[in-house]
Amino acid sequence: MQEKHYDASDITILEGLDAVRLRPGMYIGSTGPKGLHHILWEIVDNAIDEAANGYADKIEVRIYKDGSVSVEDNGRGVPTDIHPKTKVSGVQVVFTQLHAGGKFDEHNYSFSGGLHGVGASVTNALSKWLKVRVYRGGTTWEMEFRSYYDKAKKKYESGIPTGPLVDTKQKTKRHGTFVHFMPDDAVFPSTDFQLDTISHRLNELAFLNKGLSITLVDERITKNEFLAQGEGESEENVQLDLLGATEPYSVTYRYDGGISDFVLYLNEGKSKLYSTPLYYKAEKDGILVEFAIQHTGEFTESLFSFVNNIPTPEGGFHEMGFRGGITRMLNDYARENKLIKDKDPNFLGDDFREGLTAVLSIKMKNVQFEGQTKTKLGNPEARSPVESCVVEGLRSLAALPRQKRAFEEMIKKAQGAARVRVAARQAKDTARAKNSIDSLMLVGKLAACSGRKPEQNELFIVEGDSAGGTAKQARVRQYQSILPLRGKPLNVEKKRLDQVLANEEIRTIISALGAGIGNEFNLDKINYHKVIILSDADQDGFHIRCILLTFFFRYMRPLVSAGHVYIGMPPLYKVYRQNGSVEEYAYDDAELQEKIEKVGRGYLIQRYKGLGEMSAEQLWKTTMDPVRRNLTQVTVEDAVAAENMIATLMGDRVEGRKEFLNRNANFNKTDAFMDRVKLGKEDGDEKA
Ligand code: 1YM
Repeated sequence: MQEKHYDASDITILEGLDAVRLRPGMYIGSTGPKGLHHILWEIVDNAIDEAANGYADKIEVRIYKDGSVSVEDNGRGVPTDIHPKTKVSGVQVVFTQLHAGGKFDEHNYSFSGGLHGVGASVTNALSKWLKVRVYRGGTTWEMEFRSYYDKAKKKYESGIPTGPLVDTKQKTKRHGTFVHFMPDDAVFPSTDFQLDTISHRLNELAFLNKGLSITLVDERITKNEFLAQGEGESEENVQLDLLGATEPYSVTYRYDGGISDFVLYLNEGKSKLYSTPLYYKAEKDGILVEFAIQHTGEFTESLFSFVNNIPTPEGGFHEMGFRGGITRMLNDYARENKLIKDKDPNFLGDDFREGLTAVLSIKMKNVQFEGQTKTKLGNPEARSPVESCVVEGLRSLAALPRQKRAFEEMIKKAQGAARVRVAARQAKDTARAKNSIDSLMLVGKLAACSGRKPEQNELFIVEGDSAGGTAKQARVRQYQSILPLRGKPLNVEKKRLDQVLANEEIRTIISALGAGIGNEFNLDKINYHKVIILSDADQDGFHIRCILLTFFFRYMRPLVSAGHVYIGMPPLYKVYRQNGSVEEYAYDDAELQEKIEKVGRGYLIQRYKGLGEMSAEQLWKTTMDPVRRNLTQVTVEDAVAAENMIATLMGDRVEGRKEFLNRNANFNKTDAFMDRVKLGKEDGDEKA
């Protein structure tokens, strides 16, 4: 039996296109709308490449009524000569061999097909028919391919030439390639090409390829029909013309400004800090880098990046390099021009990118796409060349006198952004601190009452752990909570909210009250209708009381104005008889005289220096028992006066404060502090 000799490349060709039929998803991602358009982009890519290499400046894409689509360029035309290895024409190789993007010419410098890269043969394999016409060498060449079900072989035959490439002998001065194909409805559930999708992408490609004219014609609709669509229901507003009624819809995209025009287009209708986008193009380490930027008065950043004309919305190493380059160059520029003070820190990248609209387009070989949608550049080697190009490009632009203003505006904008950033940071920290308050654990600190009715509940804020312990023994646990304060709480005067919140004692109080702080304080949420400050009758105790009142006044003012804050008044003296038959308490010196007379001869006096000297029973009787205690309600009558007083007490005026404290060291109900912040008796809490 005679053995048939198979050329190795023939085998690849045949197996190749069959494989594409068998698993289209492997080659074009899916057979949905994305995959359908993908087979068009494969052809468009070849035309774009020809333009990018400088051989073509016009491309036309046409959608036909029958659902087929064609792409035409005015380039050199796909090679028509016989490929020495495969012994078939260049056209046949391009449309039947997978990955035939390899090109005949080794010196060809093409970057396209990074993502797609599977080439025109995939389009052929997934089309019912595909026709190629090549204008080259003064004549017109034609070749056609078909896909069909072979009943005998019981399989699909894909992209089979109906004959060899033929010279039609039609003389022409034209040069270029025309490819017309019909997507196979046996492969694609829908073969409906979307005008929106196609026009959007062609417009993008026109921006990315400066000066290239791309025309899109949709023979499925007329000009007037298109206009009517755009205007919605009413056709009256549409400028219908006679030709428009019959002529197919068509549009031509061409941008002589390239990606600078792209940036202008993106910034349409926005205020701009400088009128012309900054543009630069360079090559470094085999990577072609091109960018255009323009700052607007807005606050968001919009960076549109591309690798080999393919959008990379997920970013990647090229974007890192781009951002890094901008930050580095502009910080250096700002320092060199003394726009940052020597002692001040650098701007952050974010500061420079506020209101920035940018288009970054790079071209490189061996592209690796990663990410959720495979639109993130995964080549780390792209980063540094992009960064150098950006630094170098911005440097050369900044050296131009006419660009001076643009750079000044950029720095000004960054200064504004930095200011806002610092303020926002503070606000954020505050919010974070507030959140942590909610989740703060008070285990071991707060002896919480068991009752759940805020209007009955009382919170005693007690100076010192020892007095706190006594109060815990003395309390009625159903409605009295005890919060011992370890040291002095933070002096909140002149502190920013975030610093105030950093103080643990303060946070504990906020958390116990459960109603938030500052602007977000919600009186409806308070856990206690009586907040009672219980501090020693000495200078320290007085100071602590002042600090707490300042805090409530500044950060929980409604709590004070609604009368929920009280000063607990422990007695200063006990007047008693040695035998224990009589026991009286005096809360100030005047009362002391009264009590001495009441007890009569043989009285003894004990002066309490602190809450800690009292037993639980005594503390209960004198200070905590609602029937017998002497509470003073704090209300803010004159906020201005109170604030002045607090400022004197807590602020910078050390002299005033010292004097004040000395005068009031032996504090009692009538001290100056109480005169300024109006104090009234607690309702229904008359001392027995
Ligand atoms: C409407 C689609 O495919 N144009 C096109 C493709 C090629 C060339 C010119 C071309 C390339 C080269 C030399 C080269 C292609 N050629 C090949 C291959 N438009 C469209 N226009 N001469 C012509 O790259 O060296 C693949 S695409 F492989 F045959 F060279």
